[in-house]
Amino acid sequence: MRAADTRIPAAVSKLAERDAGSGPPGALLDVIVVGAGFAGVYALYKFRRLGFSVQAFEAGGDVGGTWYWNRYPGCRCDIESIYYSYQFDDDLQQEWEWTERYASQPEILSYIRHVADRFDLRRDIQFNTRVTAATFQEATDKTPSHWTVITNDGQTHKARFCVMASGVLSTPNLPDIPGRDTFAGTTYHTGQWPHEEVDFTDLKVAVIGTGSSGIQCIPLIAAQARHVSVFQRTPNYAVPASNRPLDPDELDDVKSRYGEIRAASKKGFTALPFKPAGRSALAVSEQQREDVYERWWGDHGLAFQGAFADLLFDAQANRTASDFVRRKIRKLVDDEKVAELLTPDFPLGCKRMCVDTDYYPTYNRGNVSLVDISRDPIDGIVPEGIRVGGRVHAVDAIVFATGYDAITGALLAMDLRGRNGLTLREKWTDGPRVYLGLATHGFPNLFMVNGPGSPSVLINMVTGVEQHVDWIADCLAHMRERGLDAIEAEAQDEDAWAVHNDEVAQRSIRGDCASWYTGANIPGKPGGFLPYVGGFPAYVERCEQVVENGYAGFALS
Ligand code: N01
Repeated sequence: MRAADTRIPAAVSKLAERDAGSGPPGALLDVIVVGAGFAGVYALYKFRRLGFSVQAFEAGGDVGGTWYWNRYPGCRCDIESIYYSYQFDDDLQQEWEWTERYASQPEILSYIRHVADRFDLRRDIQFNTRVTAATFQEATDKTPSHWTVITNDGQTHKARFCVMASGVLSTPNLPDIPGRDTFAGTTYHTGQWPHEEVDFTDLKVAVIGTGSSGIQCIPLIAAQARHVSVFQRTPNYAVPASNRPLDPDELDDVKSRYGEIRAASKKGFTALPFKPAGRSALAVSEQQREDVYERWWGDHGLAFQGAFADLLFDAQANRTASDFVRRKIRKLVDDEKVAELLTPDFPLGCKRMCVDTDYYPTYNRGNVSLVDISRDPIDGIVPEGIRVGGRVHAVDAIVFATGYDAITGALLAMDLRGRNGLTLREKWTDGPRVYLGLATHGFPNLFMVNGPGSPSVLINMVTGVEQHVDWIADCLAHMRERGLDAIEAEAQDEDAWAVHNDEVAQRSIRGDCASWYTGANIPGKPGGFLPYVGGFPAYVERCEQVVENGYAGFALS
């Protein structure tokens, strides 16, 4: 930590202690929050409670982020609803009634809308407004360090701090397939689904992509459309979601133990209250292993990959689980050739595992065909449909389930300029460098929620979001108490964090294949494992140590 020797005059440093809202237009705010998904909504609540003046900007027409944009058929969470929810307010926790084990997109959207209304947050969110640029302004005799923020309506806003809650899976990847714009039918991206109902009845539909989004929507589109052609480049592992209605007694029981459940979650590797499986998959007999997999397949959804302690760390152990799922696929899909095409050859969990409802049996329907584009990629899109190997698959609609420019996409989509005009894009030419996933050198007073190098997508994201925002809020309160002007991550500490992150990733099988975790899905994106793989407790401990040691690794001035 650099010594706090350049305190700015109280008149300009004061981070107001009041139940602050956004204040008059054009005023220097304490905080601008970019985005109003789970992260932005909680950030707004938290900063306002601490008396900071705060304004949020949200590109969508309402709160919700991911859950506002992803309205495709079958969209639902793969973390159980009782965990995928805020814990900052016990009354909120007690009053909300989840109806299903895994909440659907409409239910999650209703929940976050309820949170915004309950805490009167909308008055400080400017909707339908995208932040296009932000530039750091050095302190002068008259003004403290601050950011000028430009929105797509041409307005300029100013705030001492910027908190980027812009989402990790919020910048859709629409592949640049030749002729894409010549298609005569309708195109959709799962991450930008229309608000009005889409009716595929009697239509021939193409779905490109078989990640989580494709695997969720294909069975429902197939149930409605005349024909569905699935264009698959890489098969993925899917385990049954085992969704079901939540019994009211079960919910009451959870509510009566929420404190204990949340405390256990904080100790969980993925911020979920599950005790880690203690055994190696290789330490039990084949029959015992099979029984465990059968049980976990039947009821554990995404947690299947934690059935044994070493599935994500040991290639041989992983092979036992991968083989189990491969056998399941062959049992579930009637046509042997189709089953073979649907069977992944990489380790389970290396790409993000998917959870499904009726995905594999959907290929037994007469109106579904699988087009293998692993060797012969799509040559182009023509007005009538999709051309592969010279053959046109005629369709009326194309659904791009092609994923996202994950984790860094939304940050780099803005023209962010730090000290001396350095752009974030220049700074991250060889890949992102972010201390604790929270802040990057050269960009003082700018924080990221779920930035690269934080556990983000590898844990229960709502719990992760609350931890991040609380850390940032405590930091702002610390600076206010001491009349500090700026905080900036030190270059050597963010480098050391990146090295640590790489080391931890190497210990996991997750770094072993091309996936959006490594940016491999976006042509030209620099490599490197983006989320922190060391688990939530280790990450939190590190964040706490940094604070205890006087914000070690940050320069405060
Ligand atoms: O995106 P993806 P997603 N030509 O990147 C293919 C979360 N999520 O939206 O693997 C042809 O996983 C691509 O093929 P390949 C969850 O974290 C959660 O499905 O690159 N195909 C792949 O098959 C998830 O992991 C939930 O070879 C192309 C697919 O498109 C993350 O979001 C639900 C292509 C993209 O899969 C992203 O999931 C939904 C091209 N040019 C999402 N480009 C739940 O909670 C890409 N593909 C359950």
